[in-house]
Amino acid sequence: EYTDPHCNGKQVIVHLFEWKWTDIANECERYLSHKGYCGVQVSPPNEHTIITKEYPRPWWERYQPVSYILHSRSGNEAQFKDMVQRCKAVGVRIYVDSVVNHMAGMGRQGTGTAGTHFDSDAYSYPTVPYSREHFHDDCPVNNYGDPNNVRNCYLVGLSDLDQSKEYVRNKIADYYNHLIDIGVAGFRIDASKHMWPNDLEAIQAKTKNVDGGGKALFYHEVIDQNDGAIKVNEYYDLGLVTEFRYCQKIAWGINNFGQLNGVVDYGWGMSKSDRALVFVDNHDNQRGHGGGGNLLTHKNPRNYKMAVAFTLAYNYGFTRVMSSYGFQSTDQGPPHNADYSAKDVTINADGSCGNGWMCEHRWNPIGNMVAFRNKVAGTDLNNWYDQGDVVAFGRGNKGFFAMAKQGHAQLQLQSGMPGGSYCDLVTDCKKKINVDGSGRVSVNIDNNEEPIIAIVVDVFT
Ligand code: LM2
Ligand code: CA
Repeated sequence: EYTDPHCNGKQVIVHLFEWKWTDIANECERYLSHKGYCGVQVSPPNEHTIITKEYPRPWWERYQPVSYILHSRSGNEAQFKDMVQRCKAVGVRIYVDSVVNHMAGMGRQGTGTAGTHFDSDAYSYPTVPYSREHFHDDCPVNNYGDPNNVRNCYLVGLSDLDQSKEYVRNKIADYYNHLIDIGVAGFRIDASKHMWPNDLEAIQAKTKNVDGGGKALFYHEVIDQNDGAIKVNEYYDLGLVTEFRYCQKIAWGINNFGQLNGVVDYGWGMSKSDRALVFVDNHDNQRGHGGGGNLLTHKNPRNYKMAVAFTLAYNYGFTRVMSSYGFQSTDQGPPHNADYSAKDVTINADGSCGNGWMCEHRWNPIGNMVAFRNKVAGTDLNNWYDQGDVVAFGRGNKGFFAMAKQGHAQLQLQSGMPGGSYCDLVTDCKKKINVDGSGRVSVNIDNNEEPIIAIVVDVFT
């Protein structure tokens, strides 16, 4: 329950951070469906604040809800529905980033993106409606050793909802059910760490089955870096949990080749594999928010490609790929027009994106590795090789992956693959890879190429 993404066994979702609904619908049809992506995590679709004070229209204004009307910087309800339906028609599901721990920050008032007037100091959210009795008393989250403080106080001054109240549970469940009726397949729960598992359980129990049957996917944002009282395993019964320690560990492993063997470190308390939502970076920590840390992002493309490709090839967790826009300031919202509406995502002749969108999910070593992960799902890791510049391993008798950090490798490695002349997935078969009758793979990686190769059964030249 709560762990099924409802996408026919596919294994990878992509966060199209701050994309408009119209662009996501197009991307499902023109790219994601063809590459085997299971679905898309979309930015919060509900009405949110319009921040102009500290910074003009920062990305984080969407983490201050004003109501559950589906009208955000990404579009309105009609556009949202159209996206859900068009994506679903091509086998791609939508997962909603849901912000239900809190409403807007204290001291903020005005009009939200759907035109609702609100006043956080008066606890006035007339469109839901929420009022004073639906919120905890105002105190700052400032003691991560104390679950009561973490869950009942105000995270960075955000007006904290009291999910122990039946009324609040119903309002949140109504929001989820509205989205399920439209056809979404699951939810990211923002700031789950700041809510009680029992309250979340009560809310999730009120949700309808998705069409086709079964509960929606829920994945909980719990930033557990062994630095506080709250642990990811408190949330195992509620769905998947974000595994932020993996972000630290994969960056370290790519920076220190020779150590990738230990990338999943249960000694660190990392989540069990069938509950872990795994990613190299997310929209928060790529810009120093939400835990931050020493991470790999699109700003370091070569190492980033290796980190994501490795993650997709490896056998840990359910994977999410990040898709970003370029930024200088950590507050900066998406590429925008003069009126601050988000710019269209344009596609260049070479398949990359224009208008400031990074589209890491389209980079060949990332987008083409989705098919690898789908193909090898459920197989064990084998034939691990890790020497000097090169890391390689197989997945059952279904796939083989190799990367060379300095960009040169010429060697024969044992695999479990049947013999044949295979297509290199990373280069869309521009490179051919030979496996002999005893399963030995000829690995050839040159400095002027992507530092990664991957082959799967049945994809021959
Ligand atoms: C999260 N985890 O549980 C995210 O990791 C975190 O990045 C989110 O904060 C947070 N939940 C709330 O959804 C982001 C952003 C903050 C931003 C909040 C609210 O990282 O910087 O805070 O969204 O928009 C902003 C201001 C902050 C201010 C707050 C309230 O940056 O200075 O606090 O609004 O007005 C006084
Ligand atoms: Ca809370």
